[in-house]
Amino acid sequence: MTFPQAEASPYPWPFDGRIDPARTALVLIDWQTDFCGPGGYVDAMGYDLSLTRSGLEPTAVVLGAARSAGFTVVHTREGHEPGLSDCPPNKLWRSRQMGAGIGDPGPCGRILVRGEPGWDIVPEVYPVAGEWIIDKPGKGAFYATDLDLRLRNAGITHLVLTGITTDVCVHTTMREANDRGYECLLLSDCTGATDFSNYEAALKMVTMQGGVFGAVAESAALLAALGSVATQSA
Ligand code: C5J
Repeated sequence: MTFPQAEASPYPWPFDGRIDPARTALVLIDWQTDFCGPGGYVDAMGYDLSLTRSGLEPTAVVLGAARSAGFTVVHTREGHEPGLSDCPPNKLWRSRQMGAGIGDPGPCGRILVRGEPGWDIVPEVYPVAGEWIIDKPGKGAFYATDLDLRLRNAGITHLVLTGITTDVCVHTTMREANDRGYECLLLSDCTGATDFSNYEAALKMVTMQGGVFGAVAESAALLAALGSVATQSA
């Protein structure tokens, strides 16, 4: 079963006709306590958690709809192995300048370290059996991971992006995906940044040049295309 295009900016998505769940993945980027929960990395840096959490509820609704429609579901997690051998020294140094040193102990365990409570995905969008989990040491989900290989093996050509933060890991992943030829849609109410004007700018950037990195839509537009109601939950 396929679904009609979703209303999006600057063009109805996808560019090539109907939404085909067999070729589409919902990507949930870094919905981890470290980025949207109390005591995590973003909290330790002093940023406003309400901004990074704002997209969580709409994302849970989209996740439910994507599961029902049969999309492949991909979760990503940013983090480092406990010895930090996969953490570039400049990333480590910068985090310490912000008072949130990667690997330092905090209320949610060691900051941005794999296996720690703060690194885990928040319950609202927790993966279920069969969903993909991509662990990445950097901002983009394609760098130093097998994501591209797995997507190509599965015949997936279209990506619907949600997650945090809009201007960092979401944008980096969208740009990486776009350069690899994936047709991308970013859901504007399913993402957030540590700064609201950066969020707005990041959305606008996508829509320049006829959709330089893809298209942007509200989740309601995708849900409408899938024939789902906005109250559907995960
Ligand atoms: C950041 C991310 N902002 N997940 N990571 O450092 O966007």
